[in-house]
Amino acid sequence: MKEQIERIRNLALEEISKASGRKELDDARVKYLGKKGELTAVLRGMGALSPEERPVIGSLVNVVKEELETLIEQKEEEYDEQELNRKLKEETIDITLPSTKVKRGSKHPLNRVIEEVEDLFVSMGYDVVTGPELETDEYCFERLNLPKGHPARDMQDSFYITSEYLLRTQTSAVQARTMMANEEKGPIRVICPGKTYRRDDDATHSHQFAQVEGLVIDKNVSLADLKGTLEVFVKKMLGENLELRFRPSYFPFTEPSYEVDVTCFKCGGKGCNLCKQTGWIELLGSGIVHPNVLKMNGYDPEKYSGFAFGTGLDRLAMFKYGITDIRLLYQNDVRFLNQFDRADR
Ligand code: 2U9
Repeated sequence: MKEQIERIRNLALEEISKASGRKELDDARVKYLGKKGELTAVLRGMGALSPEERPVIGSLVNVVKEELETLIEQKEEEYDEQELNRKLKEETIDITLPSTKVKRGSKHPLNRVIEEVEDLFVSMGYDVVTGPELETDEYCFERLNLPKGHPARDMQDSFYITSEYLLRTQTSAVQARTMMANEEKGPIRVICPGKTYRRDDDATHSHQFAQVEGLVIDKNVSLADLKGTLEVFVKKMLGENLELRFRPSYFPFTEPSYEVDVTCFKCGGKGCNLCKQTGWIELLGSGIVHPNVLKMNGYDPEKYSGFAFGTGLDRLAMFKYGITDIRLLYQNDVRFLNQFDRADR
């Protein structure tokens, strides 16, 4: 029996050593050490041995089993190492190659302009106030001296949701809310930037646009204050050597009212296609707050006066960056937006 075990040992050692892969190694394990393997068969046949021989043969089989198992383990470790080396070779990263460029997002031109306007007015002591885009007829029109049936409502084609709710056509409602919320009925100095909606859609009008309006209420506020404020606003935003022109106009919430033009920054006032040969570009609406508006929002027109103004932020961005189609500001085409990557940085 000893010779038989020695023969099995030699054959098994040879097969395991020569195994050229996991499959062959596994076959050899099953063949010699498996349940139906050759060594197991020897153990099974031990019943025929004498009681003296049994422990001798039993321990010999166990020694051989251990030897074979150790060799199989060593082979497995060899395969593991080979596999690891192959993987390392395959997945080697060449750190000398140039890196892929990470594209950084850029600030939207409209947001740039909004932030610039906010910074400027905050530096002059104004608060920035925002309000709901879905407004009531009361705040969007009635408290601004535009009762139902007023012909000036037709100037603003509106999106009504119900007969009482609409998408705000101007941010003026926020100023009216600010006046109503001011319990002491004290001075107010705010700008209200935000989205507004009208039923327009062409190269210079979008159904949604961005607006900023300003409101100052205090004792003895005059037209001189309005003019000085707008001069600072326009010159800081668009250029120090621009001139302003106040043209009488009509808004229901201000009296007197003015449209404010600035010298055309393309031609310097000589006349070109941008300013339609007039030398001027219409930029703002403004005026002295109508006494009715003061009254309707809880202020005594005998004690207080105020000025207000408004402009389209899209318009401001278009002039500042030479954009000719307002819709570009809302389409979010990266080819357009990437052009502002480095602007003002
Ligand atoms: C209150 C009192 C007065 C806000 C004003 C304008 C003139 C104006 C438009 C310009 C272009 C908006 O984007 S635009 O269509 N705005 O012309 N807005 S005065 O006057 C107010 C507002 C609220 C309580």
